[in-house]
Amino acid sequence: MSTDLIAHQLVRYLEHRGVEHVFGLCGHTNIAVLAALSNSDRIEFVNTRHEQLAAHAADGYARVTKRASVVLSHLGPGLTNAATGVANAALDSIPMVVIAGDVPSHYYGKHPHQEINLHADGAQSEIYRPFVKRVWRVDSAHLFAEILDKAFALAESGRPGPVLVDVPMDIFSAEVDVATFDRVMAGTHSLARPSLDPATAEQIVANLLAAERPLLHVGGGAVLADATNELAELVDHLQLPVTHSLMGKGVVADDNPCVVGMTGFWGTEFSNRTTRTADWILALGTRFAEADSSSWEEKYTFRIPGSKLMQIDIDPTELGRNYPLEIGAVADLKPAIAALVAAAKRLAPEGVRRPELLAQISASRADFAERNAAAVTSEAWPMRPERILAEVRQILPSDAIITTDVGWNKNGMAQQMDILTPGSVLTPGGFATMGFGAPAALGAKIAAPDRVVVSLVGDGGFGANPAVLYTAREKGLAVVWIVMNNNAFGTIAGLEQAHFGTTYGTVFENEDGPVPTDFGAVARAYGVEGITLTSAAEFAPALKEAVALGRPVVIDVPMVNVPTPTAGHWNIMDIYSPGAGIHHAATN
Ligand SMILES: Cc1ncc(C[n+]2csc(CCOP(=O)(O)OP(=O)(O)O)c2C)c(N)n1
Ligand SMILES: [Mg+2]
Repeated sequence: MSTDLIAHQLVRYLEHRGVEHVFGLCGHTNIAVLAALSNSDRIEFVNTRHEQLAAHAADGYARVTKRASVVLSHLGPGLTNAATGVANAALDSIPMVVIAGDVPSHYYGKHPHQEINLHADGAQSEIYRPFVKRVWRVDSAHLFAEILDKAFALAESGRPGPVLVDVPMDIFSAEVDVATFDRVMAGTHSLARPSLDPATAEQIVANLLAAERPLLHVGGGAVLADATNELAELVDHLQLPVTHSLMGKGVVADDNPCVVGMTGFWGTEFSNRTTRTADWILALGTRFAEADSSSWEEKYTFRIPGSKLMQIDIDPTELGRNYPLEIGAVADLKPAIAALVAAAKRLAPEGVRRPELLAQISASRADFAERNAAAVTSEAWPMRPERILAEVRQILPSDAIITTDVGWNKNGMAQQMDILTPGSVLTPGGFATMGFGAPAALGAKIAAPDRVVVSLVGDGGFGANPAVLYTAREKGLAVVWIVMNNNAFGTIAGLEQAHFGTTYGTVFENEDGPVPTDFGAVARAYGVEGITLTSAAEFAPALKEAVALGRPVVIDVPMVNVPTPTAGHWNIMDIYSPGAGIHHAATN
């Protein structure tokens, strides 16, 4: 029998699986793994300054590679620091394998260093249970290989998501029979995915063909399933109008004439009206989240029943959860949409043309652009957010990867910035984690070094996680962070102002006035290029220069604190100001 240290075999397994990067932060429980990684010429460790950054960077990486990313965490405070990032990945269905050190197995409950033992012994992994697909604590070295293999398979299959492999530190240093690893490495790591049966596909297409006002409503599931080519084919063949969720932004490229726009609170009036007046809706890979559905109030968005709904999703728990269904199907969207395309070509070989509808969509988009034009061209200083977004779009190549955080950068991007390459925008939809966008860009750049990667982020979000700059410098990652700096948690300031007439606790000021942060100077302190602007006219040239530099750059862009326009509804309005019809207010 040939034996070896688990830490060595773990690295061998990861290499065999094609893993090229491990994101994490050290602690006394995982240095055996780091030492093993130091001998690998195929895997690079991405060192971060906070486990939340490691998890968000791994999240961004997995969104681009479409494979499970790997996080290596310390126990206790390391694992709790990572929790926000892992939960964010979970709520957006991103595959990830988190490997965490734990206290030595022979000391459970004695309170060895950093054990969480107050109300359960050696139970740190329990903290992750509500959001990861499965938690394994490895109590026997000979089961490690099987557990690891199951962890990757589960993270990547069905509805993707993170899993936790929690490893008492003595197990990393245990000798194991190498055959236990050989065995799992001999099997396939690529599983066939469930499709849609031809009869159901025909029924769905027949309903769309018979409809007077059909609608396709798409979510991020189509990107996760790598089904955007199939989707474009379906849309083009039947010329179906397309609305989308936040996560569905760019899933059908915005320059496709069928794209109506985003729905819900931050959607457009035309998108919301289109959802209410459709007679048949086919929803693909979307969960009808609250923000996309105006808190499910039919006065604003989606009128179901009324409209008849058909929904396809890989996760049965999403089907019919918030709206009743005429047809529901559990399937992977890639083969399922291919089945719909095949059915559409059988039932309508010539395809469908809807010139009037396309004209309406085009007129409505032009109308939005016209109403936005004054803000987009405004010389105002601090800058108008609308102008920042418009100039970013003009300057970046169409396949640039854009990450957003929360705030104007996310809501405004989804509402009014064209995304031209499906899957090129990474945004935190399900958990809406402030602090995601800046580190997610690190992972995206590592995964796609040849693409331009830009992070749109607020001063609140960037201020939460500025240590991304350390990793960017260490690895020489040419990400450009555009800090939309309104010196406030602006989105929340606008809500508080509207409902309570104050911005207490939401703007960055003290009794002497504003307490601003110059993020250009912060960047320079990390040894990263930092640009601080002094007029709106400087922004576009600065961005061009930053993209051309090929180094990490922060552009601090002073921005007015005005709310993102809203055309839908959010029920919190009825909680704070019942019946008053108030949404947001500008705070300066
Ligand atoms: C971790 C976390 N804490 C709090 C919030 C609530 N929240 C939503 S938007 C926002 C303000 C973000 O401020 P900033 O990044 O400056 O963007 P702005 O709204 O000013 O455009 C906050 C605090 C959140 N989404 N995530
Ligand atoms: Mg802000």
